[in-house]
Amino acid sequence: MLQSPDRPVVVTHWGTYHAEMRDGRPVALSPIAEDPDPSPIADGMIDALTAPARIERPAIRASFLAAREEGRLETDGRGRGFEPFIEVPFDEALDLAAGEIDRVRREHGNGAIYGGSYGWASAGRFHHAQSQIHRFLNSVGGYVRSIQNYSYAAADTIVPHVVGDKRGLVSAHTSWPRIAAHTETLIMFGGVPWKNAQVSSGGIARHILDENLGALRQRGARLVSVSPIRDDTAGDGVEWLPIRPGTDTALMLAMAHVLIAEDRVATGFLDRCTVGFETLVAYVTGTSDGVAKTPQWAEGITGVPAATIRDLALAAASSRAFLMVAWSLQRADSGEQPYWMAIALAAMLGQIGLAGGGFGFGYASVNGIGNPVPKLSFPSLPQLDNPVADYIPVARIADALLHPGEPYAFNGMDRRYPDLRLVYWAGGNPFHHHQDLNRLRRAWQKPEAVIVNDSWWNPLARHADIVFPATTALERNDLAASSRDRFIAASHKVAEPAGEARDDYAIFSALAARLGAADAFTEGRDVEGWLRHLYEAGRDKAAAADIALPDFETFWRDGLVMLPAPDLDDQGDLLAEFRAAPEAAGLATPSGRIELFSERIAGFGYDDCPGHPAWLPPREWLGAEAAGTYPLHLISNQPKTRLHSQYDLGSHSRAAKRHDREVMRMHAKDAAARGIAEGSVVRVFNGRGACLAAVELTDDILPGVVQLSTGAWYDPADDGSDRPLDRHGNPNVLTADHGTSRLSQGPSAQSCLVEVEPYRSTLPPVCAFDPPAFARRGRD
Ligand SMILES: Nc1nc2c(c(=O)[nH]1)N[C@H]1C(S)=C(S)[C@@H](COP(=O)(O)OP(=O)(O)OC[C@H]3O[C@@H](n4cnc5c(=O)[nH]c(N)nc54)[C@H](O)[C@@H]3O)O[C@H]1N2
Ligand SMILES: Nc1nc2c(c(=O)[nH]1)N[C@H]1C(S)=C(S)[C@@H](COP(=O)(O)OP(=O)(O)OC[C@H]3O[C@@H](n4cnc5c(=O)[nH]c(N)nc54)[C@H](O)[C@@H]3O)O[C@H]1N2
Ligand SMILES: [Mo]
Repeated sequence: MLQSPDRPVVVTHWGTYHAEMRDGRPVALSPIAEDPDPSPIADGMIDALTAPARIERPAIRASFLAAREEGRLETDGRGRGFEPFIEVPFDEALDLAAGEIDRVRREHGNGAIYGGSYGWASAGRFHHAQSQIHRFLNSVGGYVRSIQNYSYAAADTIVPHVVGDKRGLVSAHTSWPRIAAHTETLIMFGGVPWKNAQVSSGGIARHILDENLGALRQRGARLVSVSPIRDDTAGDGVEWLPIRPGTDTALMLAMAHVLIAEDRVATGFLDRCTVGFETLVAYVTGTSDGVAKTPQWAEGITGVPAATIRDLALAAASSRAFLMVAWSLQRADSGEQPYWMAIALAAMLGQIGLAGGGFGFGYASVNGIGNPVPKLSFPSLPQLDNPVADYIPVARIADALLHPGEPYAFNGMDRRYPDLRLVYWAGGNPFHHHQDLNRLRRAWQKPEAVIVNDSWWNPLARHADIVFPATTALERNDLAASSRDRFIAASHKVAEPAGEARDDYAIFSALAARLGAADAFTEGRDVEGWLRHLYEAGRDKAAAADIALPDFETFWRDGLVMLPAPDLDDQGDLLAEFRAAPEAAGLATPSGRIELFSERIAGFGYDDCPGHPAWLPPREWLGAEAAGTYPLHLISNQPKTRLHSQYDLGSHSRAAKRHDREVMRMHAKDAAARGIAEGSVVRVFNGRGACLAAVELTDDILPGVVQLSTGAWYDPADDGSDRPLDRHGNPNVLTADHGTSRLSQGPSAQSCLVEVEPYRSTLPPVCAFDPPAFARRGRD
C-alpha cells in the first residue's frame, strides 16, 4: 500500500507528495518514492496556508461597494490596486457578483464578459479553476475566451503552417529515452534547464530530465547548450555557447549557409519531404536580399565566433544530430522565426524521422515533454458549449481593454477587439503573467467590474472589485492525471479551508443558482459525485486502452496508480511515418510537405513575418542601438524556487530573496562598471517602468545580459505616479507589451532592454505579502 492515513497523497504541478500529518494537520510534504528527482518547491506550501495574506472572507473594493449601494454604475476603476476593501457576508458578495454578471449580459450581451481567465491554477482535474470558470460562464450564456497561451503562442501559430499541425510542439515528440539512446550531437537552444523541468501542468509522478541527460553523458554524446546563461544546462560535459538573446535565428541561418557552401545539404530529404528550399537558399546566400548569411555575418549579430558556428554545422551534418529549442526563444519579438528556422535547419540536415535525429520543442521547458506515456487521455470537467464565438489572442488583453472595437491583424485575419465590460478571473494572475504592468494597470481601470477568486491577496486580488476566497489544492479532494505522465492520483484534502474559503465549484454553483443555471452547472452532483463520475469515465477509457484501473474505493485508499511504460520503439521518432512515406502520410500543410517557404504566410503580406524564415532584428536587443539609454538585455525567465507567482509568499521562495527582494543575476564586469556591489539593492529601469532587486554577481551569464526571473508579487509604491516603483522585483514592469508579429500576436517578454543603477535611498519595505487595508462599510 502506498499511503497510510497519516501520509495521504497530494498532487501539485511540481510533483506528487505525501502529506506528513501531525494532530490532523500537515507539517511537511515528502516526495513519493517513485520520483527519482523530486522538486523542493513544495516546501513552501504549508506555511502559505495560514499566511497573513490568505483571503479569509469575501471582500469588495470600498468605492465599488459605495457606488453600487447608491445605485451608481461606477466606471472609474482608478482605485483598483490601492483602495481598501470591505469584507462582507458570503451571500452578499454572491448577490453582488451575480447582479453584475446579469446586468452586463442583459445590457451588453455575454460578448461583453471576458472569461479567458488564463493561468495555471492548480493540478487537480475537477477543481481545475479554468475548467470551473469556463463551465460556469458557459452555463450562464457564454463569454469572450482567449486562445493560445503565454508559454508558446508564437510557436502554436507558426508550427502548424510549417508541419501541418502541432507535432513536435505539443505532441508526438521523439522521446527522451530515444534521444538518450541514439543522439550523437544534441544542440539545445535555450538549454534544458533543470529549474523548469521541475514542473508540468496537471502534475508529475517522476522527474525525468536528470536520468536522460545522465544517459546521454554516459554514452559520450556531444551536448551543446546555446544560451545567454550557463546553467540553463547544468552538469559536467556540457559545452556552453553563450549567445545574445533573440539572435538564434541568425545563428541557425549561418549554420544553413555552411551546409550550402560546403555541400552538406541532405537534398534527397528536401526533395521528398519539403517545399520552398530554393527560396530559402536565395535568402541564405543573399541572392534575394544582397546579404549572405555567413558565419561572419552571424558572429556580428550573435556574438558566437564564426569558426564555432562552422564547427557546429559540420558536426551536426556528420553525426546523428537533434535540435532542441526551448519555448523561451519564441516568447520574443519575431518569436516565430527561430522555430521556423530550426525546422528548416533540421530538414537540411536530413535526419527528421530518424532515430534520435531531427528537431523538437520545449524539452525541459516542462518535465513532461518527451516523456514516454501510454495513450490515455483522462477525462476532465466538461466545459459545456460557449454560445459566444468571439475571442482574443491571450496576450492581447491590455490592447482589448484599451481599444474596444479597434481592428487588429492575426494569422491572416482582420479582427476587431470586443467591448469588454466585466472581467472574471479564477486560477491565473495577469499581474504576474502580462507584460508592461503599468500599461496593464491603465487598461485594468476600464471594465465596469472585476471579479476574482483566489486564495491569497496577491496583486490580482488587490486589483479586483469583488474577491472570493478560494480553497487551495491541499484543502479539497481531487483527481489528478496528466497526459504527459504515467500516473492517476487521488489528491487528498489534508487541511481545513482557511477562514470562509470555499471551493471554486461551490462559489460557481452558488452564482449559477442565482443566475438560473444551477442544474446546467452542477448536473445535480456534489464534489464526491463528480470525482466518482470522472474516475469511472476514466476507468472506462483506460479499459479501452487495455489498462486496468482499480475501483474508486481502492484507488482512493491507495492514492496512486502508476500506468505501464509504453514500448519505446512504438513511440518512434517525430515524423518517422512521414519520412517513410511522404505521399501516403502527407502533412496537413497546403503542399502536404514541410514548408520552408509558405505561400499562405507570404500571402498575408506581413513584413514582420515573411514567407520564409528570416532574421528580423527585434525591437529591443543587444544590437548597435543597445549602446543607447538602456544597454542591458533583461531575461525574465521562469523562477527556480516556485511556479510563476504561486507560493511566492511561502518559505521556499522567500528563502532565496535578499533584503526581501527578488535576486537579479548580473555579470561582475557590468556591475563593476556601474559601481554595483554583490548583494546590494539596485534599481532596474527603462522607459516603461522600474523595480528594485538584489544583485547576485556571476560569470555564468553573458556580459550585457541580466536575469531577473518572473514571479515576485508586484508591489507598486503608492506614490501617485502612473509608473510606480515596484519594490519587490517583478520584471514585468519592464517588459514590452507587443505581439510577436501580426501572425501570432504572442507575448514577447524576452525582447527587453534595461539599465541598472545602485539604489542609494533608504530601502522601502516590501508590502507584497501583507493583506490590503480593510475599511468598514460607510466610511473608508
Ligand atoms: N516576463 C515574463 N512574463 C511571463 C513569462 C516569462 O517568461 N517572462 N512566462 C509566461 C508564461 S509561460 C506563463 S504560463 C504565465 C503564467 O502565469 P499564470 O499561470 O497566470 O501564473 P500563476 O502564478 O501560476 O497564477 C495562478 C494563480 O491561480 C491561483 N490559483 C491556484 N489554484 C487555484 C484554485 O484552485 N482556484 C483559484 N481560484 N485560484 C487558484 C494562484 O493563487 C495564482 O494567483 O506567465 C507568463 N509571463
Ligand atoms: N520552476 C519553474 N519551472 C517552470 C515554470 C515556473 O514558473 N517555475 N514555468 C513553466 C512554464 S508555464 C513554462 S511555459 C515553461 C517555460 O519554459 P522556457 O520558456 O523554456 O523557460 P525560460 O526559463 O523562460 O527560458 C529558458 C532559458 O532560455 C534562455 N533564453 C532566453 N532567451 C533566449 C534566447 O533568445 N536564446 C537562447 N538561446 N536562449 C534564451 C534563458 O537563459 C532561460 O533560462 O517553464 C515551466 N517550468
Ligand atoms: Mo507557460
